[in-house]
Amino acid sequence: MQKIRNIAVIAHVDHGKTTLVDALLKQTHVFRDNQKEMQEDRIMDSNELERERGITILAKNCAITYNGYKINIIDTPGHADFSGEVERTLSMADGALLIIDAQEGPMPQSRFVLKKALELGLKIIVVINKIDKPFARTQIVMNKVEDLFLELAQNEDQLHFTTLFAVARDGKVFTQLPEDFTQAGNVKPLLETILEEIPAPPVSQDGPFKMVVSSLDYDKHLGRISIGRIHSGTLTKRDNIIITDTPTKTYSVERIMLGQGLDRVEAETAHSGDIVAITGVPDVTIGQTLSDPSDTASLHTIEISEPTLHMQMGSNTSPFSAQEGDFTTSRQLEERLDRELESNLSLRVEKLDGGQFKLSGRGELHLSILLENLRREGYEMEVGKPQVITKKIDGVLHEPVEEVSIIVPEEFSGIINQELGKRYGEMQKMESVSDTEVEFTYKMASRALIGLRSTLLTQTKGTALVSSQFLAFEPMGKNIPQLRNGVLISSETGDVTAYGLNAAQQRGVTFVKPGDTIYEGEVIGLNAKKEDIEVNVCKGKKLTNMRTSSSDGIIHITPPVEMSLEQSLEFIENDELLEITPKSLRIRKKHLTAVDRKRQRRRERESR
Ligand SMILES: Nc1nc2c(ncn2[C@@H]2O[C@H](COP(=O)(O)OP(=O)(O)OP(=O)(O)O)[C@@H](O)[C@H]2O)c(=O)[nH]1
Ligand SMILES: [Mg+2]
Repeated sequence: MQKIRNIAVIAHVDHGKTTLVDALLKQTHVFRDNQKEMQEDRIMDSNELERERGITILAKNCAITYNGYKINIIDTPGHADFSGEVERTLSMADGALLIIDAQEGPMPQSRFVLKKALELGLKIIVVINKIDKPFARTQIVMNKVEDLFLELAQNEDQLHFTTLFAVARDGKVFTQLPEDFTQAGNVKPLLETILEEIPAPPVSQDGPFKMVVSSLDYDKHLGRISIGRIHSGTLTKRDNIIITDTPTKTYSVERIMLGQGLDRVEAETAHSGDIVAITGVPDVTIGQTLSDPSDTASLHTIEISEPTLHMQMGSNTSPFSAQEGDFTTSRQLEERLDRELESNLSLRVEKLDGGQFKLSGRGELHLSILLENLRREGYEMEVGKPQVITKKIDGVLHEPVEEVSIIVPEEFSGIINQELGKRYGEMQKMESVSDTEVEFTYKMASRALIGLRSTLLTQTKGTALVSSQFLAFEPMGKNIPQLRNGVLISSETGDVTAYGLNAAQQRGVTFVKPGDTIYEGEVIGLNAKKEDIEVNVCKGKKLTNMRTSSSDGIIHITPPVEMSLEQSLEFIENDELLEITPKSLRIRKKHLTAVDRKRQRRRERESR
């Protein structure tokens, strides 16, 4: 039996987890020297959206060997919206590398992941990364990390941890803070520390086979693949096993696979402590226990924090529905959402009347990544404004409150105060993190956070680093006035003309260009004033390209403002919907005609 270490890599977003895993993979010769991965960055971020956005979305495993030990590594996402992935996979590990940025120090998500890891009793190794940054303040950051442990440790033992220093991007880890970080180095000090300090998995070879399923994968030929760490016993191919929740049905283990680099290799048997991928149990879901039939006891299940945000989703009801997508019915959406629920543990889906669904998740990014995946797979849908989840505690309405950290160049401090003030944020702390940057810590209602990130990015020329972490449910705070201006609504269905658009651009910024086909009730721009207005951007001559300037005089058209899916979700108000198809994102009024909108407003007035 092989000697094994199982570790998770945890941190706040962007502190360098995936980059450190690159170095571990490359330096333990997982790839041949001429293999393309040797030249790649963030190798574990293998899916399309991860590569596009430069963030990890799904936790993933790989395995390396060093000095006769097999080290299973779980790379986890750092963004708070994906913290369900951390919760889901930490139970496979016996230790964790907590990566901390040498300049930013511990951030909201550092606290969250450390808390989870300590609660599970994982042995922690701290890696202060990016010590090469010009404004690294390693000593201060180390003190802050100590404070964090003092706050979160469950026992005395957990206060003793080793700290290493790294330039993950250059594949170097040091046991002491080096005077000169450009000196030669490699990841050996980290590997040695892992072998010394991370305990071997608790092995009970004698007991019956038991394993909690932490991950699911799917293969066209092999079917559903269950991934987890064997808790006790030995598993051999063709063994009969059960899911403890349904003990009367037995399954025969078809394949057993163990990690090797980024791949899986087949094995005849696997032992307690191994992280395995097995096939033959098509009905299992994450969190369930697989077991030898002789013992039907379940192991602890995986605890996932509650969702904080929900939105309504339905099949696309716009006049342009079913023109661009392959899957457009609510039945097809339902099947797809059911599939998603199997692995997306922090997602909740509730079926409502009229083919509508209520999706609940951990934040805007969590839900928008799901929508982006659906549209890329060919689905069409419409969604409403994201709303925070409130709940009654002792008869009083409570809402989620978050800690928000914002790092910006000093010159934008005023903007931060102003924007957060509008949203009733309470400033907790303000601290400089370099000669030129300040970190603000605010406590505020999650409700007030919707749209904040994109607003700040625009106002700070893309420099603001915003992160947030759920704190608690607190009694409902003050109402926040609508921050957005009114919109420009198309009064016609037809093709946008340069003439019509030019007139609309006197009113505000527009989202469409000449030649686009739009429908009545579509939102085609943002008004410079507070109220909504109807505009006709289809009027005037239908100009052909050739004649544009000669016959009508030169019309200057400002290019359309294009919003991403996340920006569009943040943009829409309660009486609007976002139409999502594989090719288009259109914002529309729920009620498409002016008459219907008027009626709706009257109904609302009367009901008040
Ligand atoms: N200066 C410097 N930059 C680094 C270092 N290590 C990583 N980076 C950069 O930091 C950025 C984030 O790195 P990732 O490895 O994707 O961070 P992560 O923690 O995996 O991020 P998430 O998975 O999205 O939470 C990348 O641009 C890296 O190139 C380092 O040692 N020094
Ligand atoms: Mg990552």
